[in-house]
Amino acid sequence: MEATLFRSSSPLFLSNTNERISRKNLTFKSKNNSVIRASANGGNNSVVTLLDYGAGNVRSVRNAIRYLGFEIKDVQTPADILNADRLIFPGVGAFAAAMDVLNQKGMTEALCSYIKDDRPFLGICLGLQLLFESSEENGPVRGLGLIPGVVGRFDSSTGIRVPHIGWNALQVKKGSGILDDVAGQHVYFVHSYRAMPSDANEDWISATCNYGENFIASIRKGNIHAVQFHPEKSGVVGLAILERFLHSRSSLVKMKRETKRKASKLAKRVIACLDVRTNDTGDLVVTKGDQYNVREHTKENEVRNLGKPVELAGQYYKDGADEVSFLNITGFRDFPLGDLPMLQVLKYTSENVFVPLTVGGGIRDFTDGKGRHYTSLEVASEYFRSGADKVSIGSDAVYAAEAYLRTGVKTGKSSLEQISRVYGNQAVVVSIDPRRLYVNNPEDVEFKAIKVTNPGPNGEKYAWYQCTVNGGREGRAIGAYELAKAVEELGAGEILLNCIDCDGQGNGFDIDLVKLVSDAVTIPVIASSGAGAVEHFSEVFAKTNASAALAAGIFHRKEVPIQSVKEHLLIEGIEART
Ligand code: 1PR
Repeated sequence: MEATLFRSSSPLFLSNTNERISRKNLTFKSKNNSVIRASANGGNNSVVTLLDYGAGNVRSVRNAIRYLGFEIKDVQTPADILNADRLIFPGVGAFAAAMDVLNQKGMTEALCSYIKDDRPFLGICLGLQLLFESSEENGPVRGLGLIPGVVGRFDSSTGIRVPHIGWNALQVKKGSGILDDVAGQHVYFVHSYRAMPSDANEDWISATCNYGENFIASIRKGNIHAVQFHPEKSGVVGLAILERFLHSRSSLVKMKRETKRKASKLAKRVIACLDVRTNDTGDLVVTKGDQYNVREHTKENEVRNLGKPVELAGQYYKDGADEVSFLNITGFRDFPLGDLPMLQVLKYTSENVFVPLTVGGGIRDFTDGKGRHYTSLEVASEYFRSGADKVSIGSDAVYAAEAYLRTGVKTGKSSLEQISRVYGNQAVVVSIDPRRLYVNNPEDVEFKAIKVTNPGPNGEKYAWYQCTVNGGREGRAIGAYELAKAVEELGAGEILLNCIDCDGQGNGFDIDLVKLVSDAVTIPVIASSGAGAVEHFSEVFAKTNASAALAAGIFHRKEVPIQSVKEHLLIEGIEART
């Protein structure tokens, strides 16, 4: 279809309200039908208007705005857009769904008008993509048509992993405004679709990023800004970008500028993981097992207590963790929505931690003692509302993969499918808990068996990796290789690959396993279990296609600081965010 068809030039009429609106002197009806006179924010410089159309989690954006000392006014009606002094539009979810909501709520015209009037605007992620003419996401779907170009999907056949998840470098053009001083730093991206530079949109582009190809990382024209990455999840650098937009200045950027080496490409991520559970006295604690056993080897046999979740997560953020994961390890038996402390932990953590937060444990359908049924989607939604950026599914993903491999049918009903459909596959991690089982001959098992670097106790040269559920308590008839491929098809955006044999041992990651799984899928794989020294991180990145490495024990016991891991990776020539 001709791109120009999508340009919005219609007069300022709201189709579904039939009200002509202008910024000043506007009246509209509130829900209770009383006539309200809309007023601009009266020049109150501490108020930011937020266009949250209710499609997903924008809690992180809210937290970042509040952290920077601003109040938030939510857009309820199109008039609120026109009355804004500055507007932030953190698009979340799918392109078509977002456009539908904007159209249904009569926001489209107001938004186009606001932007065409060159009023202070910041779009984030989908909030950038929607400015373009159309998107191929479940489409073509028509966008706002303010910038020439079509938003398309990254092409994984070129060898890149899709979604593009992680900290990547920006090539910033002169005069980019809010990105000045940010060149050479990593910022956090998480998306499968991107807009491409062209002659027609060149005058809009303020930064590009390379991921297999150069795509548009940010646009700027006058007061109109939009970024494909997530400033609210990009640590100090991201907060500085937001601060520049809000204040036209930034004190935070200076802190960062003194540092470090220039970012040049997608960094390998270092993730701090907090296994969380209630101890025997009812407190929610960070714990850590050896091969999944989290009880002390004492007479009392108590749950090992390594600290308070909110404090530790905050510390790891300050120490430079690229992501923080919480795994509610007894979620399989304790219903997470009954576990309010866990939701509180997420809420408090997300107020001060501005890197991605993943939470897992207990994401499944559940019927409580009173007969109330909760879907896994409701459980995940509660986690997202409390501050999670991604959810991680363990046991339930195994059942879904088994059913899919048995029937060959995608029912669309599994937790994995439902959550990725609503929140996007980049928001869904599948956590695999495999155990190594040695065999003499790969033909002895129906699952993928590989030659292992270190033979088994009886000299076995091969092993397969059996998936488990319920925190490693029950082995299932499916291998890690088969599971990874199945969950990718069902909509997982990333794989967290644990290994029960290596967990807590400090002898390094299971390189054979990580290689097997990271070569089998085209989504990012996080290597987990066994880190004991900085060299283990460089080894897993050098020998496998892992996109990230996760550790718990060495960080909790303060044996290896996160920054030492990063410095070591840089010395070894592996891109890392510092
Ligand atoms: O099945 O959807 O309820 O999810 C439960 C989640 O809890 C899964 O992600 C599962 O991995 C996790 N889990 C369950 N039981 C345990 C346990 O330890 N008893 N923890 C457990 C898994 C493994 C890692 C660990 C790394 C790194 N923890 O995430 O943090 O092995 O440790 P290390 O660096 O100290 O070696 P569901």
